Amino acid sequence: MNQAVLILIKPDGLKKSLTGNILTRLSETKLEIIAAKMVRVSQELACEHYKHLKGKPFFNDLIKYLQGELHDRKKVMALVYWGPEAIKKCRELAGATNPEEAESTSIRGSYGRITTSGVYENVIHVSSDVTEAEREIKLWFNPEEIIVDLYSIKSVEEKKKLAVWA
Ligand code: DAT
Ligand code: MG
Repeated sequence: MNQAVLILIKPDGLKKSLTGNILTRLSETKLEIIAAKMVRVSQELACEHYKHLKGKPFFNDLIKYLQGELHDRKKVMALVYWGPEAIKKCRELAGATNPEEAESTSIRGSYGRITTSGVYENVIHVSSDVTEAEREIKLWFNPEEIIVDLYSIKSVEEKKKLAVWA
């Protein structure tokens, strides 16, 4: 069964110039990239993404981290990978949430750290299960940005000014 999974290369990964390394590691999975873009993360988007952690003592720092405020890199790279067992394969490569506990050869084990204030700078986000993956992919991407028809869509009338190339 093919699965889709949301991957984020977080601001520390971008600042440390790890994009190429991370994409190379992920290519070991033989999964297909079906969407990719750079995103400037609003507070609203960050809070919605991590809403399951609201109330945790580290929540505010986590939001600042995802928004790039700790790294002077106000962007993340968002991708959707697709293929058999995509979530398990990507989470294995990413390693444990706590970079100190992650296997040393995993992405988080290789490149992550815990700051003195306790933020897990773990370089990469990977959806945790199929339900979360669907919620997160719909949060980060519009249907036309994904080259596979993953989820059902509907048409809506929208009269909005679009920016086009001058
Ligand atoms: P994962 O990112 O492995 O799915 P999660 O969804 O439980 O883990 O947590 C999301 C992020 O929150 C995680 O990547 C880093 C941060 N985090 C989780 N637990 C933490 C903790 N105890 N202290 C500091 N940051 C934490
Ligand atoms: Mg998670």
